[in-house]
Amino acid sequence: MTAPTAVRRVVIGDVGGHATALFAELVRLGADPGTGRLPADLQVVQLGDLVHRGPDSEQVVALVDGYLTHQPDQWTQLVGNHEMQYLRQPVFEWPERLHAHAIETMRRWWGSGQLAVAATVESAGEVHLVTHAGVTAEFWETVLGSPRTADDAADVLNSLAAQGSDDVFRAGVMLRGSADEGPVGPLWASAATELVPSWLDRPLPFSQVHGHSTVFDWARDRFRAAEPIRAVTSVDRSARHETTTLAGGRIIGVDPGHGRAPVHPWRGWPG
Ligand SMILES: [Mn+2]
Repeated sequence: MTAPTAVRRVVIGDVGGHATALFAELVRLGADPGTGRLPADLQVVQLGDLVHRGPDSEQVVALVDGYLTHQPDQWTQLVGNHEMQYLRQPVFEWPERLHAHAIETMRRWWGSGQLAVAATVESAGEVHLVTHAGVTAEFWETVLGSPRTADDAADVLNSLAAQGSDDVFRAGVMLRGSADEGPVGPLWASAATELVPSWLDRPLPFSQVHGHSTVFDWARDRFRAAEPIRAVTSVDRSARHETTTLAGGRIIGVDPGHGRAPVHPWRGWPG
């Protein structure tokens, strides 16, 4: 046994089927370039959307399966709306379909509880809630029952998901254009039009880290969100991280925005 070392927690944003980009970032963080093995002090939270868009979704699933099998204490895998297409009734049209083996692997994760909806990470002495797309104020209040801490919110989210709650998986403007059926859930909230605006008129109970979408459009180098949000959001172009500072906490977006081709540079969020 070696002495325990200080732990580095890194949140990895949307991978979008880019195994090479994911592997390169893990190697930068200290993974063995030959075997991929994570260094002992590194803990990764990947916040979903491992698959679709890029050329090698199946390879991404296989890589993550290796971590969940061989270094399970060092890899936390969250579910994104793209994984969900294979785990519940599909809710949107997508031109790709993964190979059966990758689908089987993700269904095994889901069945065994290795694929979660929410996790927490501590940064700067504060516990942050991590979900794929973020928890809106309406969802926090009406579905979660206004939990005061990120840990409580994560527990409620994961137990609702385990019960198959439709609320957790509800889409918003990206699919339906309205919230008539109830508040958008943490796999679908759009950062610029749903997530961040929902917290402008009340204090955040805790900070959040999310992927899925951003208030800053990296490709066009301009904000998608309106002025009150621009004024309180800082962007790190070399890492593709954005931080919106509001009353009560921060909302941190870490989706690098990979498309059919990967973007460069981008980084995991080190807390
Ligand atoms: Mn997504």
